[in-house]
Amino acid sequence: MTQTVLVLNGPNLNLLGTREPEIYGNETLDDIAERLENLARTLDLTVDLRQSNHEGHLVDWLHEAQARDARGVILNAGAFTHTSVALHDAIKAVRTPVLEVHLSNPHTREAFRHHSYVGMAAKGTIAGFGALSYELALRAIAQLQTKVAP
Ligand code: CA2
Repeated sequence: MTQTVLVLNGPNLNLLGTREPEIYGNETLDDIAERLENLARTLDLTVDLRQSNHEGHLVDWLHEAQARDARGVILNAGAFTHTSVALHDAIKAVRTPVLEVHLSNPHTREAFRHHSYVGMAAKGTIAGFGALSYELALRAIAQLQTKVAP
């Protein structure tokens, strides 16, 4: 059966493609969803892309990923990346692999973006490739070993 990858996006990412194109590119979140759906088809996966400006929604969706046995989570937590112990704990609490993703490379930006609570708990991080960061993350999840029952 086709497995699902949740693609979770945090605050302000609903504005993607409307402002700051020099940092985040011209593509909207819908454009990214379309790219991922096309790629997912070739990898025999299904993507479920969501966005919220509320931290608790992201926590709930991480729990849901485990409950529905998702193949993985691609998480761009936006600014919560740099502030959220709740997201850090939620990532640690689930067995589902979570990949941290960013459009920009936070390490080349302001110092307050250099620390990531999400990255400390995530399986890995892909940053700095614009919309391509999401596609690279989906390819990585497709290649992760699936768990074999003991
Ligand atoms: O580069 C990324 O993907 C970020 O996660 C984007 C966050 C930022 O706080 C992180 O440090 C890095 C900001 C998302 C805001 O998105 C906007 C998109 C268009 C216009 C304004 C904001």
